[in-house]
Order: sequence, then structure tokens, then C-alpha cells
Amino acid sequence: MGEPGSTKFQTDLRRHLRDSDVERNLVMLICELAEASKYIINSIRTGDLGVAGTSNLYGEDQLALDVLSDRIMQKRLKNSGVVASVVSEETDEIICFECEDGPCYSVAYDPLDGSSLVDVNLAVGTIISIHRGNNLLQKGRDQVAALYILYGPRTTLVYSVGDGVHEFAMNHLMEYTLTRENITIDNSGGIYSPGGQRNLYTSGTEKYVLSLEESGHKLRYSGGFVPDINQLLMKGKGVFFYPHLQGRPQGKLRMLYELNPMAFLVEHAGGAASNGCKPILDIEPSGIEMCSPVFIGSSKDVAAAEEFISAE
Ligand code: AFP
Repeated sequence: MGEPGSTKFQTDLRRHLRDSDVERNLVMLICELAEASKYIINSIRTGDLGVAGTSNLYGEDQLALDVLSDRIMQKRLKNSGVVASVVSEETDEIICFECEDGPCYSVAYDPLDGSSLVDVNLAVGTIISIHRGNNLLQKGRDQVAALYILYGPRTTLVYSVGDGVHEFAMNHLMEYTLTRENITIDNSGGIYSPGGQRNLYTSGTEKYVLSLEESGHKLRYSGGFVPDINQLLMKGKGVFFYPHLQGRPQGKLRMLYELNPMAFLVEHAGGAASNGCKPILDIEPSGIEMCSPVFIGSSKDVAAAEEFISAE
């Protein structure tokens, strides 16, 4: 990556995508999504923090911000002209759009993951998974791109099209400029982010946590998937997990628009993502509502999790 002030360092998102020989319609799609984030930022800063009076596919109360962010995303995706179908955490079915001239893409997204954290002023994010064609139930390994936007003290965008993982920061003109290129995650150490209720952990997960603590891992957990994963990537080490729980064998996190995109990014940074037995990216989605346990981050830490889970 170039030094601050060099032309490389001032590379904006569109130029970086073009320099990476990304297909034209995909460049346009990713840039449209980056544009949508500007309106989501505005809704976070000034929007209504109340409930929308509706619930999502999982029976969870939707916040006004969830619905507003979803509308912002859907409008952009529909008007792009290159999207054939979308699914969102906030909609209970796949929505089809007109894709005029191909190649067409399908997008699964969580418009405002962790939205319940906005009213306590913690970081939240948008998570996006992109497939080629109109089939959203493809394995995560077949994604053509994955990205997230993190609305924290700084607004950053992290993407991969399978050729490295790269971070951009939003400047005072609300443009995304390159800040880190080819981000990598080491094979162990640092922090661990244990999701879910500890008293519902199975014996294997409980032993795994004790082994992490004995090896000196420090607990860092915000309750927001995007900042928690971003911390692993930017520190270059650590592990996040939201495991299978007693009474909740599939855990909580959603395959299409939380686990697949983050697993794609972490694997392309040299890490790993597993459901405790096999790579997340190799799991055939059974439906848009599919959830899965997840252990994601440094490859050695994920491999250790699989050892404890397989022995339980
Ligand atoms: P919401 O998007 O419904 O706020 O959930 C956020 C999330 O799916 C993910 O961002 C966190 O990792 C996880 O929930 C936290 O869940 P717990 O509150 O059960 O730890």
C-alpha cells in the first residue's frame, strides 16, 4: 500500500475496483452500495430510534432504522439495473428486480446489523454478499464479492472480490479512499469474542473458552458482528464465535447475509470460518432464513474450536 499522500494512498473505491479488473457491472454495483451507506449514516445520526411496530422473519421487533436502512438499500439495488434478486434480514422473501443488460447479480444484505446498539451509541454496520446470476441460495464459496460498511468513530468500508481484502475510509467529502490493502489475519492469538449466553454453552464450547483464556486471549465483545469481525481483521488475529447453544442448536447468526460475506472476507485474509465441523463457505443454504453456529478468525483458533466441538 502507498504511503499517506501518495497517489496510491488516495485511491478511491471505483479506481481500486477498476485497477483490480473487476467486471464493469460489479464495479457499478459495489459503488452504488457505497453511495447507499451515505444515506444510512445520515439516518443513524438523525433518525428515529424507536420501533417500527413490525417484526422481521425471525420474529424480532424491527426498529424504524432497520426499515429505513432497508428501503435505502433496496431503492439503490433496484435502480442499479444490474441486480436480479435481493434478500435482506428485514424482508421475509426474495425480491426480484429487472436486470436490463447482464451480467446480473443477486445481493443478500443486512442493512443495519446490530441496530439495537445505535441507541447506546455503539458501532453498527451494513453487511453485503454478492452472487453472480439470480440464485441467492448458492454456497458462500461461490460469492463474487463481499463487503461491509462499519459506522463507528470512522466510517470504513472493507471489500473483497477474491483478490485480497481492502479497507477504505470515508473522508470529509464522504468519499471512500484506500487505507489498507491486502489485509491478513495471523494463525492465532490476541482476542476472543464469545457470543450468546455462556450458561447455554455446550461442554465442548466451554472447554474451548477455557483453553483460549489459558493461552492468554483477551475477551473483546461489543454485541455488533461488524465491529467485532472488523477488530479481528484490523488487529490481524483473534477469533469470534456465536456457537450452537443448549436449546438453540443453529445458534443465531444468519447464513446468507451475515456468515457467508464475513467468512468470504476472513478466508481471503488468510483466516478460517467454520460451523464447528466444516467451512461455512461449503455449506449449502437450505433457505433464506438459515442460521448456523460460527467460529471465525485466525485459522489455528478455528481449528482448535473444531477439535473441542468434535470431541463433545
Ligand atoms: P441485531 O442486528 O438484531 O441487533 O443482532 C445483531 C447480531 O445479529 C450480531 O450483530 C451480533 O453478533 C449478535 O446479534 C449479538 O447477539 P447477542 O446479543 O445474542 O450476543
